[in-house]
Amino acid sequence: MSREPDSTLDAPRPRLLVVDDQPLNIQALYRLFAGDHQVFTATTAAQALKVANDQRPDLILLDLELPDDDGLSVCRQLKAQEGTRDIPVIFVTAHGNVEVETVGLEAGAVDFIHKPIHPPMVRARVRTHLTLKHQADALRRMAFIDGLTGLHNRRALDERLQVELRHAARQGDSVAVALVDVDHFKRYNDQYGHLAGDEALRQVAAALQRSMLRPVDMAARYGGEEMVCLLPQTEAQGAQAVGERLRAAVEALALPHPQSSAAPVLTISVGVAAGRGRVDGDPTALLQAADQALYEAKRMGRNRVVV
Ligand code: GH3
Ligand code: MG
Ligand code: MG
Ligand code: MG
Ligand code: MG
Repeated sequence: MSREPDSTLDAPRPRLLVVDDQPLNIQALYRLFAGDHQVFTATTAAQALKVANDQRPDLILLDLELPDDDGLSVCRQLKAQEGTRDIPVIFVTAHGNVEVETVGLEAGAVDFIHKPIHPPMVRARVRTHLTLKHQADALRRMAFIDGLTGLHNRRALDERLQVELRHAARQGDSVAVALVDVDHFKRYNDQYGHLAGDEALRQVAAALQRSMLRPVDMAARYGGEEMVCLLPQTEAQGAQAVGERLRAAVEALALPHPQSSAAPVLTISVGVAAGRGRVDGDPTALLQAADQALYEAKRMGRNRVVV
């Protein structure tokens, strides 16, 4: 006998952080949400910041008056940090008035709830803000992720590259890029059709992703059948080694490509460039250098890495 799939098991439970110094308040909110949410708790400002950073909840219910610092300051700190900036904060306070609420909203909160709490209203507000957060997350993903391959898109790459170049300029570090272009991909499409071409691009993308070992590295679809691996804090020599790993990983996919000049399988050419970074963070020069190297790789017969 087949069972109906339990939809509550499919969607991950929303993650809430409840911050309050009064055990009774924590208990009340915990009981209200624990059934269908994952609830974390904190009783001080310091603890709230730590749990928010460690757990990255979907929403924070934040008491305005805490023993070690006030909720406003906690909220401002959350909004100033990259990793916690996008978590909606709802203030919960016994002393709400329009002045306090105005300051709270200016500190980055999305809403106010007054104590003593009215449970159905609290649940309704939390549900609304979780839905908005969910939608905002989806939009952010769509804005920065390539739909075909799941890699980052050009916009995400450009933004990240600027950040890394500025960072490198300050630190005296080197940033490297590996520009990847599929060899004779037009012929591949001609031979197997565009849908098979799309599938090959997905597999190449996955192979690149698997070949990058550090969490700071980023793979992006640059356009068409060109992809870029961004390698922060990497010199030309290290980048060449990564490029070679990328090349070998795609060759190892062994996707048949009888029309390829380089091998009877689908291959890539890789152009690598490294730079010290610039304070103005202009990525053009670095990508141009990589493009030049890629052109050389093609000219020398493809399925190779050129620095
Ligand atoms: P080369 O070795 O010189 O790079 O040859 P190439 O045929 O790969 O180069 P060219 O730039 O002439 O052609 C790239 C081809 O990639 C053309 C286009 O049809 C194909 N392509 C670009 N984007 C996509 C895509 O999203 N899906 C599929 N299936 N093909 C794509
Ligand atoms: Mg309090
Ligand atoms: Mg191309
Ligand atoms: Mg080309
Ligand atoms: Mg190509």
